[in-house]
Amino acid sequence: MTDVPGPRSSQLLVRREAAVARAVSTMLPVFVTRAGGGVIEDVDGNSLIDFGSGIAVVGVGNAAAHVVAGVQEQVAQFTHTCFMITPYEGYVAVCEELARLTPGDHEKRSALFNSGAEAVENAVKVARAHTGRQAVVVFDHAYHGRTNLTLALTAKNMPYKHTFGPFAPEVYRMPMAYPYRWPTGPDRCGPEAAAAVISAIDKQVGAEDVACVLIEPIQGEGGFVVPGEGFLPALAEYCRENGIVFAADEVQTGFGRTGAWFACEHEGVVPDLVATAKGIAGGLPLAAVTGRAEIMDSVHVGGLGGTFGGNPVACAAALGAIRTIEEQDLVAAARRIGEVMLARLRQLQRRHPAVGDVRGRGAMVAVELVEPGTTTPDPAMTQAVARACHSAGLVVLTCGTFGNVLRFLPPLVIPDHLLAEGLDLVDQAFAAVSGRGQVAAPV
Ligand code: PLZ
Repeated sequence: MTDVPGPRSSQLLVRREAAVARAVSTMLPVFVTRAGGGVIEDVDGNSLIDFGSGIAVVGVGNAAAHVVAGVQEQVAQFTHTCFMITPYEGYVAVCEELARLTPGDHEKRSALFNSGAEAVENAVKVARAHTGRQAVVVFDHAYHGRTNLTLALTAKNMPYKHTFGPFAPEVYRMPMAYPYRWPTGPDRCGPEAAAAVISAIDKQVGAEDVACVLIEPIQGEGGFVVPGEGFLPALAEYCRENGIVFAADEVQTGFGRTGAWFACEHEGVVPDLVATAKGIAGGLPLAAVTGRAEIMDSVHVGGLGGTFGGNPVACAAALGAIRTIEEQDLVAAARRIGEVMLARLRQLQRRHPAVGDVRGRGAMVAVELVEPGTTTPDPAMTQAVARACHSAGLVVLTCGTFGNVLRFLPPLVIPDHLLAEGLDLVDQAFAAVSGRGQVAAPV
């Protein structure tokens, strides 16, 4: 290992600073030459273990064989025609797969887009068109994207919303069932939070004015918050009773990441609309809204679309990624990765009182760092541990409203020995950072 970043990356960083807007931040400034199978290689010849998957995108790896083959074949046939002008089979095939794989066996329709934010924004458009209502209910700690409407839906000001207002109206934020921080404890969190949300909707918004309740079935950027048990089913039920569209943002959780095809399945919830992106296409930009046929088809002809949405190369990649997930049973792999990570991180928690909570499902796992004996967030320690991991050659990401969550998102294809090695590096990073905090013994 050279220093991270090494000399060649440092040179590229100088060029980057002169050409790329500084607002687009970089967590770990090593410039990549190749990646796959849980390893990222940089221009200085370093190999890093990848516990980030490009923010939960490359579950199948960064260059999965079926993705590469599909893309190469398609890119040589044609790169684009625009599905709205002259269609092609790949788009239809992806929509068929989405109908097959997303929760529920009802009749479904899909529309394809380019990014998670665009999918979420279109889900809101569909819900409004279908219900003839305007209000959108979202939650504390939610992240839904960086476009103007999705910024209104996103909870956290810094860095996402700061200076970018005004934001779209008719967005109502409700408490989230966050078990670790629920005042009466994790066991009561789900039902109590659901009751609080339902009462607030009834009193402050009016159920008959709500177009959709939009929620991440496990919150991503907000801190890998697995909602208290019963919260999602109670919300889905309330939506059903009141003609409200229940929309799941599965952008981060979808495509096997949590040990199920979609995270709603863990509690048997069938959403009316599902927004997907990230893991859908093995690293190519593609996103989708999939939903009940009668809801999706309530939008007028021509009401949804976009130049690049469902690009044929991205669709070929998606078909390759889905095939990879099925052939290699990566949904089961995610569950195994989760068991290994949770066991190791719970051991870590016993040694480090700063680890307040260990949580997650499948290959979407996190630790929340606090001042020992309290639930006061410790973002400084979180940054220090992340930095120590980076210097040791492990890509880890942070998240959370309070910036105190270290999250682990290895590719679902990561081999066991790399997973174990990565977790050893996490262990060592914690040891180094806690050691640094102690007063040196006098000689
Ligand atoms: N919904 C649940 O996690 C993207 C954002 C990274 P896009 N999360 C990573 C950053 O800092 O911009 C995300 C998500 C959920 C929507 C989105 C938005 O997806 O593809 O980034 O637009």
